[in-house]
Amino acid sequence: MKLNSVELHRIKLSLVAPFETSFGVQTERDVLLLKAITDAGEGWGECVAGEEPTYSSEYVEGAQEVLIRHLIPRLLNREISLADVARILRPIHGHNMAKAALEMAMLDAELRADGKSFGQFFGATRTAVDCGVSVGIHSSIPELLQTVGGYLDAGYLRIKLKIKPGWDVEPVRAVRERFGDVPLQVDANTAYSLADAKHLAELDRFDLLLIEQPLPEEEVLAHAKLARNVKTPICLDESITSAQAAADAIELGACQVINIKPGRVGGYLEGRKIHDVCVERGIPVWMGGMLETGIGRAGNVAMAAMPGFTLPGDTSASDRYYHRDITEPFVLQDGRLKVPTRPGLGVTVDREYLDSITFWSGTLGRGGMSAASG
Ligand code: OSB
Ligand code: MG
Repeated sequence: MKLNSVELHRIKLSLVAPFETSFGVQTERDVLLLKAITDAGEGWGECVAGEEPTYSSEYVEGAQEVLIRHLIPRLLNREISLADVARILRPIHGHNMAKAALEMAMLDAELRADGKSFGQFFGATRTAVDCGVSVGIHSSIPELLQTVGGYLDAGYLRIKLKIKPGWDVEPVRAVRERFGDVPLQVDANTAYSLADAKHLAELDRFDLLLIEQPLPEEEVLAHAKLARNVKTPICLDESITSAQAAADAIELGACQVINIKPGRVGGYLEGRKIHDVCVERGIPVWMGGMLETGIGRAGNVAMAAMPGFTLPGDTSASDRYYHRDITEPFVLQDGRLKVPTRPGLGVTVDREYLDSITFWSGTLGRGGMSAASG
């Protein structure tokens, strides 16, 4: 396959409700989308980097810069196979979300040309995937209970509560008391330290599926120590940036569960490797989420249909995030989302709507950047 050029689009999408985590409040997404134009055809990729470098060191403006200056030029106008993409980009350190978006667009182009869906490519063994929903930090317990009740009524099969110091045991207790034994887990996004082990152990009595990323991302050994002091299984998100990191964390005893986000690990191919590492070692995995549009959601839902994804993912329906998605919406049916079956990502971008919410776009090809607008 030969990459002739890449279209970059920056769009703004308002969230249906503010989403608060231990690292901040988000009310909209500023999304970088890529369209790879190859000799085989076109494909879409979504970059999951946030507006600010608060979840990880990546942020959307930086991702755009590194793609234009360092990543896309390395792939342009040469014969490459998909398996080569990560290897060619490897000398550029970090920037996993930027790399993942580019690889995704190339993968979509190749699979569309081959008439093969993402699900088929990953070896999906299900036609629909079980869905959970990630519930932000609320300003009061009654408001939280109202939100959780709405999601349960909609059919979500698992609830994840975002927690931080000062918003942890009480919200979990309240949800357990009101909604009984619904599958429940929490996500701290690195907000605690090992000194909080006793406090975090107070969550043990609520029979949670897991506690996600309680400690800073580089504190892998501390997670192993924490695991000896809490009964709730520990799941890593931010710390797992590659299949090697996953294998190391598992061997250290730092996690009993892993959340896979293709953007965080540098792409779907690396995500598939992590899946395989975890299956080999008996570690359950589930699909994370980064508030993706229909483009990223399509890929995530397809990967979540692989056999090792044994827990419900943060693969929620389009209407949990946006009033209007940029593809046909993903709709929850009996708590599940259908895996797209058409070639590539299997979704169609609503180009007219996309253009109406685009605030910047440009094309990078043989002659450099051109037709930048906005
Ligand atoms: O830690 O899983 C996380 C969203 C943005 C950044 C980090 C996280 C999240 C979520 C939302 O929890 C998951 C979703 O897309 O529904
Ligand atoms: Mg998380």
